[in-house]
Amino acid sequence: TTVEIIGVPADYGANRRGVDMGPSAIRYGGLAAELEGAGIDCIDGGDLAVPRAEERDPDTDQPTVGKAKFLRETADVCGRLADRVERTLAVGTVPLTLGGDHSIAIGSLVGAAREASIGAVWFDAHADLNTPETTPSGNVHGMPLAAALGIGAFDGVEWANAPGLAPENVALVGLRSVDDAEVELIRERGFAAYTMSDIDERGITAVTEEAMATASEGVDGVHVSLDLDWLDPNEAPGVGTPVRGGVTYREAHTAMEVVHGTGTLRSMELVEVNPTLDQYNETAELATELAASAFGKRVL
Ligand code: DIR
Ligand code: MN
Ligand code: MN
Ligand code: MN
Repeated sequence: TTVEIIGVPADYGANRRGVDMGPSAIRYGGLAAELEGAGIDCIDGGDLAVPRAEERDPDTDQPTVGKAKFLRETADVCGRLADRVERTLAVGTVPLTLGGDHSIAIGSLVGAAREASIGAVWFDAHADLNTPETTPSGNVHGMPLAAALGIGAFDGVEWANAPGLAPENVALVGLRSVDDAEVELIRERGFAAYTMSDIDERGITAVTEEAMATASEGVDGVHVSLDLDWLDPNEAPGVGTPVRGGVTYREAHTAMEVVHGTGTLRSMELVEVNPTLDQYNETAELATELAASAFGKRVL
């Protein structure tokens, strides 16, 4: 396997500034070496050019779609990311996108699902199923999954909709902070959704196996989206929206080993790393280790 690293230093989608430093923090945390240690050939494709948010108008209230900050900038970055991801896959290389906040997943999903049918597994404390109509924050990092599925104001929006991603191939793992409208949507549409209680009761292995099976059923491959706030803040303090009661270090590695074991991983992203909230880059380092496990690193 050859992996291409694509950095996206964007933080349009979140309130806490600092996730734009994620790509350098994760590289500095030893990503290439970790992957090479896993026997993976690694190409660093550099960073996408991302204009600084300070130079832009968040334009919070979009007259036609409701509340969504920096939607224009997000569309621009995600459009270019989608092209990059699509090209990377076209030459037989696995894209590993480094955020940036989770809004960039719109670009990863669109690019991954242009010339293929895909599933998606969302490892996250949050559901990321808000829309500009339902969002309590206006932050697009709480909306990427809804965007890719064309829900609400995202219905038919070309830059946001992932053509080859079907809702029955989506699974969410590790939920513990879900907004009311998201709860309703999950119930209504019957998304495969696993809360922390499900992980407590059934164990991380069974839950991840089931999520991957759901996502990979009848499609070309699976996109894994790893929001570092999936982990407990004790393990991953360097994230913008920490929520107590997340998965442990061991559970996270076990889940990524299950991902690798299925042989269905087709693209991946690591998002929401905010090194300004870390003591010594520990969240970025953790992200590199988890990526290595997902790509097959073993102790023996
Ligand atoms: C919240 C937070 N549901 C929102 N979302 C986050 O703003 O829509 N996603 N932090 O990762
Ligand atoms: Mn931020
Ligand atoms: Mn997220
Ligand atoms: Mn999250």
